[in-house]
Amino acid sequence: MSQAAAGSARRGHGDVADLVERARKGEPRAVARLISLVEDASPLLREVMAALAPLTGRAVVVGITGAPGVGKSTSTSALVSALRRRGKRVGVLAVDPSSPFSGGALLGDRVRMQEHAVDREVFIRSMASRGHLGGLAWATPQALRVLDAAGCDVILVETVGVGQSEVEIASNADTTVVLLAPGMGDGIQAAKAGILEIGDVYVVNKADRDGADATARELNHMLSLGERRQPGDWRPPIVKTVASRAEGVDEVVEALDKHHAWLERTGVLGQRRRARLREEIEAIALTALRERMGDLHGDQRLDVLADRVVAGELDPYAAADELVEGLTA
Ligand SMILES: Nc1nc2c(ncn2[C@@H]2O[C@H](COP(=O)(O)OP(=O)(O)OP(=O)(O)O)[C@@H](O)[C@H]2O)c(=O)[nH]1
Ligand SMILES: [Mg+2]
Repeated sequence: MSQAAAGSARRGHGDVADLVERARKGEPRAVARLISLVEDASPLLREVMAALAPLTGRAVVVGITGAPGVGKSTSTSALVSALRRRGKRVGVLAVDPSSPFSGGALLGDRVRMQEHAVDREVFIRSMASRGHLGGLAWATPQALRVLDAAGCDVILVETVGVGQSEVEIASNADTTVVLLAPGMGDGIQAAKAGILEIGDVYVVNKADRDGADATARELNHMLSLGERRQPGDWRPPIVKTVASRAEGVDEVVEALDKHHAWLERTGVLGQRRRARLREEIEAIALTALRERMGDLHGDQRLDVLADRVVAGELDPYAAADELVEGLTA
C-alpha cells in the first residue's frame, strides 16, 4: 500500500467521500490517489467504488492496441491534442500487462505525453499489474471508473499488444483502435493475434514509410475475407496516419465519432457495457469465493464433511454443495 493509501486507510470513512468529491471536481491529486488505491487493491476500494457508482457512465472509453513500437503512445498523445481542440476533457491510462513494475516503456511514454503534463483537463496515468490477484483485468475497469467520475469525456487506454491483453483491452473499451505499421509483417501477425476480430477502427501508422499502402491493402483484404456482415453492421475503416507529425489524426477522431454514433444508434453500446460489467462482477465474485475457500485450510467444517463422506452419510458432491452454501450464507 502506498503511503497515501495507508494514510487514508488510517483516517477512514470521511476521507473517501472527500477524496471522491475532489476527484469529481477534477483535482489531479485526488484522481491520482484514487487510482493508486485501485492499483494497491486497497481495503478502502469497496467504499470508493460505492461512492463513485452514481458519478459514472458518461465517459467514452477508447482502447488503443498494437505491437510494441508501432506508435501507440505517439498516436495517443496526438489524439489527446485533437480532442482537447474539441474542448474534451481527456483521460489516458497506459496499461503495461507485461511487467509488474513500471518499466522503461512507460518512462518513454511520459516523455511523449509531456506536452499535456500541465493541462488541467488531461489526466495521464500508467498502471502496472503489481502482481495482485486478477491483475490488470481486474484493476482496469476500476481505474476507468475513477477517470469517468472525474469528468473525462473520453478515456484512451493504451495497451501493448501481447496476445491475451489485446482481447482484454477490447473487452474494456467501447471502441477499439488497432494500430499497425508498414514493414512489420503485421498482416500475418494480425491474423495470428486475433486482431482482425477486435478492431473497430484500424490505423496504419508510420505512413511516411514505404509499404503503408501495401499494408492497408493487405489489411483490407484480410478484413473482407472473414466478412459475414449484415446490412447496417459496422465495417471497420482503415485510416493512414503519421502520428509523429499528427497527420491523419483528425480522420481517426472522425472515425471514432462515427463508431460511437453507430454504437448508440444500434444499442450495441449498452450491450458492450453490460457484457463488461457481467465479466467484472463475475471476477469480483470469484475472487471473493476463492478467498473464502482459501480461508478453509484448517477449517473444521472440511473435517466434519470429510468424516461424513467416510461414514457414508454424504457423497463428495453433496458435501461440496453444503460447503459452498455455507460459504455464501
Ligand atoms: N517514422 C515515423 N515514426 C513514428 C511515427 N509514429 C511514431 N513513431 C516513432 O516510433 C517509435 C515508437 O513510438 P511509440 O509511440 O513509443 O510506440 P508505442 O507503440 O507506444 O511503443 P510501446 O509502448 O513501447 O509498445 C518512436 O520513436 C516514435 O517517434 C510515424 O508516424 N512515423
Ligand atoms: Mg507506448
